[in-house]
Amino acid sequence: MNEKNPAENKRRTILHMDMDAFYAAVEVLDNPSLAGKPLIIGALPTERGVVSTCSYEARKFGVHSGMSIKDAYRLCPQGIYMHGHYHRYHEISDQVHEILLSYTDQIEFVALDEGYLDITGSLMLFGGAEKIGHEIKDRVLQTTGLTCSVGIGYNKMTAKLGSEEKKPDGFFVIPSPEFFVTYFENRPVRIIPGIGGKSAAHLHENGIDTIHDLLEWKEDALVRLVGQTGHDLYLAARGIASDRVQPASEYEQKSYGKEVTYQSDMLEKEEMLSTLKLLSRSVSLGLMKRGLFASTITLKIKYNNLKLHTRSVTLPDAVQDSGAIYRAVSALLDKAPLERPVRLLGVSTSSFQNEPLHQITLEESDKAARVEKLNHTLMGLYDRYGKNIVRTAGELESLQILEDHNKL
Ligand code: TTP
Ligand code: MG
Repeated sequence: MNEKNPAENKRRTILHMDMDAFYAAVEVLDNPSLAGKPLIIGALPTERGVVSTCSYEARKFGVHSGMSIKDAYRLCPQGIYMHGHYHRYHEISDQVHEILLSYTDQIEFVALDEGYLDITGSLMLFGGAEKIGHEIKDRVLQTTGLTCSVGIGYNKMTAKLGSEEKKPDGFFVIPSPEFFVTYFENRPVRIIPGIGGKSAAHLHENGIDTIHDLLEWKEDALVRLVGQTGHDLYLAARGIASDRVQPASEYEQKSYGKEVTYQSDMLEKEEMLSTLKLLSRSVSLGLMKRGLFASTITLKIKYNNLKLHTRSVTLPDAVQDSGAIYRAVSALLDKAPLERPVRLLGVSTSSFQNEPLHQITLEESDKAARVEKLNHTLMGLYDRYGKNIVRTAGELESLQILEDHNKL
């Protein structure tokens, strides 16, 4: 044990999950004829822009994220170039986040397709880190049809290195600093998070190219060479980092909501109620991700003359579940004048707490447990079915059936 570093004394288990070629994989999912082709998402060759991502087939030509489309076209003129469908990426990201949240709320979502989970407290409940990792991969594939890579480590650095190691569809465990050193010592220093091109060049000038080279330096000599970050570098070369998984904090925002604009103006109240149900569900998921409970619920209606109607209700207890949010907004819709066709509906939440204020009685707790169980069943169905923020009446109706199931 390292006396100087408290993080080392309290071993944690961190899992990093990252979807493979995310935007490109979603495009292939929605249009299977693109499978196996070099696909570049971002802009068309005739436009200015950068590569958001590309399929692994395109990566063989040297194309990568952040590169200008012009350069990508030079490397890969036979590629298929397209704009992204961001609505779909968000939709699938929601499904993946929902799966991750069923293992712990200690999650730092880094991007739409990536997150760090501190699963230290979940190991006993779910049967160990590797079981959780494989289960996440299986459920992500079953639910979305897409592969992801999972890394398991004892800090964020090793978890991330693990998920990158066997990409795509990878799974890799870095169980200890000893393993880290043995396995990675011949890799370039660039694998350490925070070492960019400039730092790597500076280290190279001083004869440091690999982790092994770094290990030969004394801590104070490294500090003299690169300043205070020398301390971190000294530890990182030994697989040690005091990085922490930081779940989104409640202080980040004052309100959270979702809205949809109808393709054509809406007159049907039943359809509006269905939309509110889906929005409530999406908002509930967002609150779960942030570990928030809201006591103020707001309904927003925009009419086709762009006149805005918003009404709020403040509940006695802070809530997080979609049923409670839906009940509040549907009651607000009942009272709304609905004087003209509706163009947009929105549901938002505010007045956040970290937990429901209300003390639950034994009887209620039994009921709450049943509701929670049903909710999980429903989540499972959503996982399989997909959770579109829906456009068509048919889809709305199908989701309605799922929601009705929740009331049984
Ligand atoms: P990444 O996880 O970095 O890349 P990826 O999922 O496409 O590929 P990999 O298999 O290597 O993980 O980023 C996730 C998505 O974020 C990516 O599909 C597109 C988007 N993105 C950008 O828009 N711009 C960028 O510069 C990067 C790096 C990603
Ligand atoms: Mg990715």
